Amino acid sequence: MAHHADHDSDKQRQLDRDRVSPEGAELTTDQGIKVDDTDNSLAAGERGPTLMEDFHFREKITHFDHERIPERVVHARGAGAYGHFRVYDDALAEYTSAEFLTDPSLSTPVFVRFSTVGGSRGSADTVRDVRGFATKFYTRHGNFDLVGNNMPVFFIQDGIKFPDFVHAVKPEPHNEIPQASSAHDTLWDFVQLQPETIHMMMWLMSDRALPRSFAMMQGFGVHTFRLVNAEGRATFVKFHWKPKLGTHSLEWDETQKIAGKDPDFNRRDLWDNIEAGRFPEYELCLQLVPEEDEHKFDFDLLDATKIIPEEEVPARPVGRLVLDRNPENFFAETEQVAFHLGNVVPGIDFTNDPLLQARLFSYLDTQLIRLGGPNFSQIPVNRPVAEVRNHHRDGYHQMAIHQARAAYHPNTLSGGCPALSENGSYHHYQEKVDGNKIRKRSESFQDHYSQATLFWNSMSGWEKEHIVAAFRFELGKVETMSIREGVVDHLNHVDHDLAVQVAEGVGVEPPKVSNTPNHGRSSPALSQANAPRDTVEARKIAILAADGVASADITTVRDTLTEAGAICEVLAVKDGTVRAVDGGPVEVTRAMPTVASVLYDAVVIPGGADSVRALMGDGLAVHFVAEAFKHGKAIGAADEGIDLLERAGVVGVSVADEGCRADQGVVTRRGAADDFGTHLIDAIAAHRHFERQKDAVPA
Ligand code: HDE
Repeated sequence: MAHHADHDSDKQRQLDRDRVSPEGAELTTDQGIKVDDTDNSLAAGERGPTLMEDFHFREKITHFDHERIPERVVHARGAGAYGHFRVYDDALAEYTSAEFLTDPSLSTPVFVRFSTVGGSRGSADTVRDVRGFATKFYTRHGNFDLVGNNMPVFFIQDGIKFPDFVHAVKPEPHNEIPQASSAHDTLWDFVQLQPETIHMMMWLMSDRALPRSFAMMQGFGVHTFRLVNAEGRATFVKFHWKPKLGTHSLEWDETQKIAGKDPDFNRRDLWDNIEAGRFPEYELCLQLVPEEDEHKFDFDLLDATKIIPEEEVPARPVGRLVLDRNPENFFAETEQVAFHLGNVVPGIDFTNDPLLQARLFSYLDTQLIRLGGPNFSQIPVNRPVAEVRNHHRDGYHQMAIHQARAAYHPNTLSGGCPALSENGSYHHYQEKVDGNKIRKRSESFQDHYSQATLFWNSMSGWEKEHIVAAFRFELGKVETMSIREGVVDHLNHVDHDLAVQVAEGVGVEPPKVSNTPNHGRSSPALSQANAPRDTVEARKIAILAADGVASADITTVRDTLTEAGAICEVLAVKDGTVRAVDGGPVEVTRAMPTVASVLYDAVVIPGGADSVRALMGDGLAVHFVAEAFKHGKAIGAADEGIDLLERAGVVGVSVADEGCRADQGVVTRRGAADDFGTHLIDAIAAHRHFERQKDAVPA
C-alpha cells in the first residue's frame, strides 16, 4: 500500500469508491464465481486436450489477450502523481474569475503526468528529449488541464506540421531505429528545411533535455493563453512552473550510462521521493500582458517558438503545487489519464496561436482511439469532482445509468433538466475576428533566429560547451553530409562561433563569415547556472566502505546530510555488513555491483586504512570515484580516504594537509575539523562542478 500524505481531497474520496483491494478476498471469475484451481486447465484426461467449456480458462486467457491499449502516439512514456494546488492570495481576481486561482482557502486536487516525447512506453527515462509536464486540476467548476512541457517553446508554429515533425523525430520507418533519440537523419533533415525549429533545437541540445529529476525541472504552458475576469476583460498569460529544488540537469555521458544502469531513473526518483515524504514542489508563476500591449514585442505573442523574456515581463509567483501521493495502479491512473488542452474552466481562455488551435482538436481525437470510445471522461482518474449532467448517451464503456426518458434539450418530461445554468457557466471571450480564409503563415512569425541567439548568448561557459557537444553528437550520427551542412548553415544565423565549433566537430567546412550578426542581447533567466543552488534535498550520496572503515566518519556525514534532506547509502563490494575500525558492524545499503556512480549525486570516502586499501584495490570502487569526478559531482574524502582520490586519477584539485579544504567540489579533511559536513553540503547543493579538468579522466 502506497504511503502518502493523508490528503482527504474531494478527488481522493471519489477515487476510494473505485479502489479494489485483494485483502482477505477469495479468487473468483469476472462473474463472481469462486475458483479453487487456477493452475490446471480443464482437460479430457490427465494428458488429454483442453475443453472448450472451461469458462475460467477462456475468460482468463481472453482477458489477458486484450490487456494492451495503444500507447500514446507521442509522450508514450510517463510517470504520474497526485497532489494539490493552492493560490497564495486573491490578487489575481483582477485578471481572472477562475476560483482556483483566486481563492487562497481552496486546495485544488491535481494529477500530474511527466513524460518523454519520442520514445516508446518502455524506453529509457534519461534520453535527450523534451519532458511533458501535464497537470489536471480537478476544480470545483470542472477540470482544467495545463498540458505543458519543460521547455517554453516548440518545434513548429502551426499544428498542421505536427505529423511531419513527429514522423521525422520518431524511429525511422524502414527499420524502426533509433529508439527515443533525435540523433538521426530524418529529424535533422526536417530541421534543416524548417528554420522555425531552430530555437527549440537550441533548447533540445541544451542540458534542459536531460533533467536530473522531474522535481528539478521547470514547466511551461508554452502558448499564450488568456485570463478573463468577472467583467469579461482579458489579459494574455504565459504559465510557468518553477521547481523548489532548482532547475538541474544530468550530463550527456551520465544519461547514456543511466539509460542502461537504471532506465527508470526519473520515474523511480519521483516514486521514491513521494514514498519517503520528500514531496516535489513547484511554484506557479504567471507572465501577464495587457491586451493593449499585444503588439509591443519584437515577436508575435501567438508564435509558440518564442518566449517572453522574463526580464521584459516578470514571472509573478501566484501559488504552490505539491505532489504527495503516488498512484495505486500505473495502468488505471497514469496510463489512462487523458489530458486535453481544451479542458478549461471559466476565467481561462485560448488565443489564436495556430499550434494551440490544432491541439484543441488533437487531444480529444486521440483519446477516442487510445481509450476506445467517447466515455473516457468516466474513467476514475479523468472524472471531474464537479458534477456532470448532460444528454450525452451510450457509447462503448458507458458506466452511468442515466435515468429519465428525456435525453434531449429542451424537454418537459424531465422538468427541463438538466437545466441551462444561470451562473458560473463558461463564456468564451468575445474576440473580434475578421479575415479572409487563407493558408499563409503570418509575416510576424518569420524571424526564426533572434531568440535562438538570445538563448545561446544567455548560456554560461559550461552550458555552451554542452550545447556544442550535443550538436556534434547528433550531427555526428547523421549519415547524409548535406544535412550536416544545412544545419551548420542555420547555426551560422544563430551565432558564428557556435556554427564554427559544431562544423569542426562533424567534418563540415566551417563558415568563413557569419550569416547574421549576433545581436548581443541575453536573458539571464534562461541559464541554469543562475538557478537556485541552495539545497541537498532529495540528493543521493554514496558512502564507500570496506572492512576497517572509520565508522565515525560515516555517522557524521550521514547525520549531517540526512538532516539536510539528502539520502545516504553505504556501498560495499558485497551486501550485508562491513566491520568498522572499532570492530562494530556497519550496515551496507547496497552492493556496489548493483549500482553505479551515475545513480548518485555525490560520493564520500571515509577514513580507515584497511578500508581505503581494500577500495583502492577494487576496480569498481576506483571507477566509481573517477566517474563521479568526471561528471563534476561533489566528492568528500576523509584522512586515508584522500589516497583513493589520487588512485582514481583526480587531478588539478588541492586537498587538505590539515583540517578541511574544499576545492572545485572536492572536499577533503585530515585530522579534526568541524566544517567537513557544511562544506560537503555546499558542494552537493552546487549540483555539479564543471570547472574541473576532467577530459582526461578515463571513465
Ligand atoms: Fe501534445 N499531444 N501535441 N504538445 N502533448 C499529446 O495527446 C499534439 C504540444 C503534450 O501525459 C497527445 O493524449 C499536437 C505542445 C504533453 O498524457 C496528442 C501538437 C506541448 C502530452 C498530442 C502538440 C505538448 C502531449 C498524444 C501540435 C507543450 C502528454 C497522447 C499542434 C505545451 C500528456 C495524448 C500526457 C500529448 C498532440 C504539441 C505537450 C496526439 C497535434 C506545444 C505534455 O494529442
